Amino acid sequence: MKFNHRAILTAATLMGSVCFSTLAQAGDRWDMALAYAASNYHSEIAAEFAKEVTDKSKGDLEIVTHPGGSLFKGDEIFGAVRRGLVPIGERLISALSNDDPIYEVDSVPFLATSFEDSWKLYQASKGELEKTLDEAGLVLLYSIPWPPQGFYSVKPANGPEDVKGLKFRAYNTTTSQIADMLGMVPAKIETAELSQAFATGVAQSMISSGSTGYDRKLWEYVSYFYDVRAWLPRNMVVVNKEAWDGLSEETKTIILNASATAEKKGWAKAEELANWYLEQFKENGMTVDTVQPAMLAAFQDVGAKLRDEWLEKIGDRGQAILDAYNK
Ligand code: PCA
Repeated sequence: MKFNHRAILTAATLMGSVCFSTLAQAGDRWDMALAYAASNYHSEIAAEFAKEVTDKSKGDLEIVTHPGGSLFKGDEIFGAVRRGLVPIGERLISALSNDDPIYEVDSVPFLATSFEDSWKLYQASKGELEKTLDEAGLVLLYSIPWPPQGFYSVKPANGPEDVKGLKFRAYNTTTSQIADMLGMVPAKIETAELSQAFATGVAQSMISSGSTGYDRKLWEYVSYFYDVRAWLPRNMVVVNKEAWDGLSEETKTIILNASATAEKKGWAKAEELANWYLEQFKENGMTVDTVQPAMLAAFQDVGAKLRDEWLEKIGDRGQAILDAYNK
């Protein structure tokens, strides 16, 4: 009797622990590496995406976001997802241009300068982007733009003579090359280090959106923003293919639906906020201006050279994208 009692107890305990561990493992947990501030719309939408997947899969897959480069820094995220160190992450696409010129398509200067054209260019290049990512062992989930890119400067920049010698913060090869060609001194710096770079004089100028200047309170260090609208770079959210292949069809569908929602919201949000950021600059004492003709001509001149170089690098694949885009 005593034995039986103990046996039952043991069985119950065992069952309990089996049940417990089944419950604990029922849900996978995916950490999601993000580079930008938690309050930035890219990160907010990623958090909503993560919540939607977690809720709709009823905990089968919990996605936990890590904004601000807290898990991996911006320039580490793509490699980390590819190597499976983290299953999912978001990266600025054009920062990967050294891997393949397809990643640069959204940052070809003056190719697509409005939200509408940027969307068209995304659609025209998406197939090629997905193919390249697939070869790298990655699956594209969604892609959201930054607002149009303008020029920040600590001093007035009315023509190319004004910018010569300025220390320039670059975020990809295109921005580095533009700076080089205009006689500025580029250094690649991730947004997480941006305020410090301007505070210490390591950077005196950059090309970026109002969004990033706002996140980093750049009015504390920079007085001028010129609304060049040179291009709209995009972020993308990618998943490691092995992690993706390990999901049930049901969970994949939930993720794809949440991705479509995130992408739609992201495009709308970027457009809605684009001018708002510039209003905040003005309220904080920055001079926000259209770009002066001489300076614009200089940007367009180097832009045309970079566009030719890009086409040469990417070859027929690029021409096919441009043909689809111009249709
Ligand atoms: N902000 C990011 C990339 C483009 C943008 O608008 C940055 O400055 O790093």
